[in-house]
Amino acid sequence: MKIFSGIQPTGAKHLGNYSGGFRQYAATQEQGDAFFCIVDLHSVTVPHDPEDLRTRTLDLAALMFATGLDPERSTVFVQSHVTAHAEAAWLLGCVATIGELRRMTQFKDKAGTRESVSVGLFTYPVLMAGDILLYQTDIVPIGDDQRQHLELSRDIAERFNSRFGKTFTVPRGVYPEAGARIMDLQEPGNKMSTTGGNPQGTIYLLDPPEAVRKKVKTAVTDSGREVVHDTNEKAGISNLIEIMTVATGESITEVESRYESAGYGQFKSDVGDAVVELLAPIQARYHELRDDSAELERMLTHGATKAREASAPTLEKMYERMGFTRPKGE
Ligand code: AQP
Repeated sequence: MKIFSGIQPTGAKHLGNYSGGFRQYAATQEQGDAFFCIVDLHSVTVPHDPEDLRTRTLDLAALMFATGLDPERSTVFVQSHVTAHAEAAWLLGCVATIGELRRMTQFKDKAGTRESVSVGLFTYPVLMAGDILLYQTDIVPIGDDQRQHLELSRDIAERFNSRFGKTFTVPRGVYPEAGARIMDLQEPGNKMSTTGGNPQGTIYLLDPPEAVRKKVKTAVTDSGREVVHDTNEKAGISNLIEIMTVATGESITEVESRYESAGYGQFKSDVGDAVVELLAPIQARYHELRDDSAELERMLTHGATKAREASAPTLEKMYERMGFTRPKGE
């Protein structure tokens, strides 16, 4: 089985990214041939600082290994190191339609607040489709916010296959049972987010223990007492229950019954402790890895070599199927 997922080197990574991203990467790498990509080309779709992008790329690589990716088992690489991604995006951009891209809610959300919107922000889901399809991917572990983009990737794959002959595996999204959409602790109606969130409602993976405990303690909840999962009536508590399942591996029902008569105060305090306990070893490993940039760069170079080899046959097939002449003897 082929597995692919990408994550942007933008901003500080948070518990939502851990739940929908990192922890699923580490789990799925056990199931087959896995490719995990630092999607730096996606990060320039909004105004960015070049020096920051360089630093964040290595920060993210260190976090990916610190949260359990094994560089020997998984192919961990940077998108811009493998030029097939940009080429595939152009070819697929001639198969996707403007109507489809206009329907993407993430584009509408992100573009809505900006005065100037790049063409890249609009076409980004096509680049994402190429990222996934180049590896003949069967499954894509992601959070719920990427569901619409994944559906678009499937549609593009099916259209390309029917127009030019079977070229791509049509991928399937894999979402966590609980924690597919971790919400902002201060605004439980909105997802925890790098760009759109409230920093006080966002648990960053590198937050010190006291900051984590404070954020959880001050999380917005309803005025009731029962620790019960009900996203309509109890959005804040439901979110904390899901965070507890992410931190401990318990099910929602197990958490509910453990706190049946506990009250919110005790529950919040325990959620804070559980998240601190989850993050402590990740942070320790992250700092060890981040101190050795040369070694990180070596691991990413190794990943890029493997990713180039794995993606080249599909890109070649795309060119051939679409009728391009190819240079001989290369
Ligand atoms: N709140 C979330 N709950 C669960 N999963 C989430 N993901 C993102 N937010 C949540 C998942 O994290 C993976 C990487 O996402 P990304 O590359 O989009 O990273 P990001 O830009 O840091 O994520 P944000 O916070 O979603 O950025 P904004 O809001 O600024 O666009 C993906 O699998 C994603 O589903």
